[in-house]
Amino acid sequence: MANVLEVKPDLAQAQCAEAGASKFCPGCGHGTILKTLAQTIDELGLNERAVFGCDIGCSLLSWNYMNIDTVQTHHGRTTPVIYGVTRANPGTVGIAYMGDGGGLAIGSQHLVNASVRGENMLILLANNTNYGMTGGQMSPTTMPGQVTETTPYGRDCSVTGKPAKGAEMIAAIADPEKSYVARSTMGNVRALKKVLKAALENVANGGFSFVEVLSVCPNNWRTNNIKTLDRLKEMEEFFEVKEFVTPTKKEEV
Ligand SMILES: Cc1ncc(C[n+]2csc(CCOP(=O)(O)OP(=O)(O)O)c2C)c(N)n1
Ligand code: SF4
Repeated sequence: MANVLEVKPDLAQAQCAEAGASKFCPGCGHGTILKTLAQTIDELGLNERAVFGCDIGCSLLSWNYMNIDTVQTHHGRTTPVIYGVTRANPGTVGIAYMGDGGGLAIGSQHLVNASVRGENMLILLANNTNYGMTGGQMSPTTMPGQVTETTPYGRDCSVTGKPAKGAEMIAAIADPEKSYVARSTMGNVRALKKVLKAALENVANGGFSFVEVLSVCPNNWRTNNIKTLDRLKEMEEFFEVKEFVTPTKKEEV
């Protein structure tokens, strides 16, 4: 039998072999999403064109995860940094990676403006329904009744308002001619890869893409494997998993 310490990890070309062990908590969704992203970049042959930006939050732990040009930014500012890179270097396939806090709270004005303008980039938002890095506080997407550090009796929507639904919001404001908007889940990696492929192809052709991925945070949720997946299923029922917008017109760059 092979010594497990000598077994080489099955990494995509777009993943950094020198990064060492993953810094995410065991069972975290970020690793699954990023590995699927890296495999999709490989399959589309975008390794030389892609530029990856990560936000503050647990997404920043991916600062040395990808084997492509990477920039790590202030909280909520990954979107403008990445479209700045893309504007200065036409043909770049810019990817802004963030959590639900980074995208829908502190960075929401950038998200709205980039979507309305149809910036040539992919915004990839991992929705784990809490502020993961800071210890599990309520975020815009915390579900009704969900217990977090700041909602110890469960989220009361009569006080906080209802959870934000990012993909629905972007679908309502994005330019349908050049936008791809979808919500996917790390619970179905094959479907996630299809969505990421469509999103990256649209960016490579000059369009704007927004993909929200339902993700898990077992550390702050305080859930074991079974309960983590049960929670993910509840999220898949609450947040509709589908393609909301596919581009009606393709621009070639
Ligand atoms: C300007 C600014 N405000 C607040 C913080 C503190 N902070 C760091 S991470 C974080 C929350 C991250 O949550 P999210 O974006 O949902 O990502 P996750 O960690 O869940 O992946 C906050 C509020 C910060 N670093 N900078
Ligand atoms: S705190 Fe949550 S989101 Fe952050 S690495 Fe751990 S499991 Fe992942």
